[in-house]
Amino acid sequence: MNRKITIDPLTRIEGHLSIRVDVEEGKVITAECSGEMFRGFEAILQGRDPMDAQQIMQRICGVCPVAHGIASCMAQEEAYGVAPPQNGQLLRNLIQGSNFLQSHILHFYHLSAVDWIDLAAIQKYEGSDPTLRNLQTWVQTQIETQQLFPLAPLFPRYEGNYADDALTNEMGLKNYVIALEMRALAHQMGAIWCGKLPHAPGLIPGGVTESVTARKVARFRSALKRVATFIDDAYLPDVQRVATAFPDYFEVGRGCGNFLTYGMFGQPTGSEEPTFSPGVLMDGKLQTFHQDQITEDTCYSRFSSPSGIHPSSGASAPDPHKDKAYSWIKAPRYAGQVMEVGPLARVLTAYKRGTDPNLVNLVDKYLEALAVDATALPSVLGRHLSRALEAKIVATKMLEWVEMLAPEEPTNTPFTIPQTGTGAGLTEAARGALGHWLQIRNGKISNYQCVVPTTWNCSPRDDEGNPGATEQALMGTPVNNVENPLEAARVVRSFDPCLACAVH
Ligand code: NFE
Ligand code: MG
Repeated sequence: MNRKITIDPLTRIEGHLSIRVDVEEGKVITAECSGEMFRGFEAILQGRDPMDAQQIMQRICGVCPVAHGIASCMAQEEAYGVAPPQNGQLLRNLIQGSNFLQSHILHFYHLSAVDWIDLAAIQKYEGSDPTLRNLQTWVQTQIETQQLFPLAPLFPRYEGNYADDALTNEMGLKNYVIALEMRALAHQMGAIWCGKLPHAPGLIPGGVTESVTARKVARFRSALKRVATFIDDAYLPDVQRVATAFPDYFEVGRGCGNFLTYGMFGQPTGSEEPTFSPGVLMDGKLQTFHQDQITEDTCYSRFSSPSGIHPSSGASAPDPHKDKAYSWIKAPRYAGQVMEVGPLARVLTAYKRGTDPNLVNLVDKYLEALAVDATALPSVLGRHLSRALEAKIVATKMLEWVEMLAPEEPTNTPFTIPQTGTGAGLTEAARGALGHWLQIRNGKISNYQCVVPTTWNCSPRDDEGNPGATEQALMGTPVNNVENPLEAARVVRSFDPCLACAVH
């Protein structure tokens, strides 16, 4: 049967993503990703004091505010000619790392696990685990009292699409609940160093406002060890069990095949080559990243701004009724090519570079356990696995960084704001490459542009008509039941899209 399907809303967070697919003979043949909202954060900054930027831009999103704050601080630092001291850099890494851990755990358990594990398994549970017993009672009460909110995950369910072994389902459900606590803990960890989270007031150009004390170090270390243990004992095994239950998904959603990362986490002095450095993987070959190769096309986006412009001189003038346009997301391209960004891009480039034996060995260990090789990573399951592996690698690095903090040493460098300046802040958010570009004239912001991870991944077609990364990943996806295109939803969710960010 041939059918046009619209899936809207699609994500379980920041819901203004709409996907339209054409299905012919049980397969997706074309796909369109639309961002359904204009927000205008770049325009809000026009004419403001540059020091407003890192606070206002964090409000683009409650999931990845830290990355926006850091990108903004880095753009300002380039314009001001200032850099954080060692403590300031380490604290930023720890705040950003904490935000990554909460985000990756959120994505697997709360935003995508219910695509795989069987929620109904809780009703059959006969064991004595208190978390599962409590969950069972809660579900039972919800059903009996008809309190179920619309679209509650138990209904509608599509029988036959979920894991059927008790261990996968029970562990997935139990860890779904514990993951809520782990996310709170990860937020508390970051807040030790930046006042509060989400939205970190302590991030400033030149470093971080908070001081380092032995007491804060001890609190942070103990919380981090709990989260790291959860990643080892729950997150990685749960991803492995889902991958074992759905091996076909190493073949589904393979995507555009090009990967981009700006690199992340400033390196403390004296340490080895960073694991997550900038890089481009094009046609399987590792290339050096050149910032000047980034452009944004607008042909199919609801903007009247010129197309193909580098973001340092970009503009975002809305044009809601533009002919042909189907999205409020622009179409960023690197050297004119479609790129996938995110944990898969970061892990693949680092694996290909091969300079961190711990990363290479960890990836190899999981590939071997799942009986696939690295060519299977660009896929739905490869994205979930990369995210989980990255959580472990980041937690391990954080355990090293926290021991490098120097109590009583400065955490920021003073600066003055020049009348004129430009700067770029390029880092990584949990969902991928994030860039902020800043211009200052007469001491005020004269232009500010962001190119955001989900802008890359959920972009519409570019001026050449090439579909974006998620659009390409959808093509060829088998859809067994056009009334329930769960397979297509799984492909899109593997990218962990955040539309609030994408349309900023
Ligand atoms: Ni709103 Fe974000 C991340 C950024 S995605 S979550 O991670 O930047 O575009
Ligand atoms: Mg932008």
